[in-house]
Amino acid sequence: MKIDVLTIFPDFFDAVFDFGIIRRAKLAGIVDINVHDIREYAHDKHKMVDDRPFGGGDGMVLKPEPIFAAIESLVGTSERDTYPQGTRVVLLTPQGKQFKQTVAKELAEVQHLVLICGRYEGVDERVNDALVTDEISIGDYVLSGGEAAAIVVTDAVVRLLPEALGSDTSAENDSFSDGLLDCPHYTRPAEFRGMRVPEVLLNGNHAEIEKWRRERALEKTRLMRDDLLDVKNGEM
Ligand code: 9D3
Repeated sequence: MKIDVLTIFPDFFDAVFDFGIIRRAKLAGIVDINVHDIREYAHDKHKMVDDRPFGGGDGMVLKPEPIFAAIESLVGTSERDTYPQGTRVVLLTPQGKQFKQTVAKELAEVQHLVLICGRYEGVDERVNDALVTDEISIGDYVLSGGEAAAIVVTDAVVRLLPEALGSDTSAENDSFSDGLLDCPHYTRPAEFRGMRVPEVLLNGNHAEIEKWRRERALEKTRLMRDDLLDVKNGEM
């Protein structure tokens, strides 16, 4: 998979893509990730990437020209209907459809993912109209821009790529893959500052351990995320 990130803060991504699963996936050739400064596609003499909103109001709006130029360079065309098959251009904005594991799974199937990070008061709507295939928010809270959201989406998608995880782990075993939160985990020592590990985990009875884990997962889910137990939310 190829992932291109368009941002006015390319440095924001320096460290995060160089650790853990993303680093390993890059080194293994499973994913090719490139971060592009939108300013490099601004061809006016002041390299302007934003401007004041028509109609007035506070703040600045990202201009369309540099983003169209970037998409033409990275995708080959700025007409959504003529994108190569398996190309998705995602705009990260607070107005988008909420990112879920189902969306991550869908995006993990594509060949080319372009993530456009919004900022300021927004992005000129003609970007959305002509270029964007998916408008995504990561949740109901206010970020200062789409950069942190692009990192979240990249992380969730890359770890789903075949062979991105180590051999002993599997995305199928994840919390969420069965629609429940994870059960509690313990490691040595069996007693720490007076706190004992549940006895059932120490006795080696694997049927009993599985039953305990399932019960704790259900209990935790009911307590923290009752909404996940609704049938309509069960498919992840
Ligand atoms: C002052 C501007 N706000 C008026 C209600 C709107 C607004 C615009 C841009 C609020 C935040 C942002 C910056 N956020 C993102 O670009 C963003 C985001 C988010 O804030 N929450 C969850 N997901 C995302 S994806 C991109």
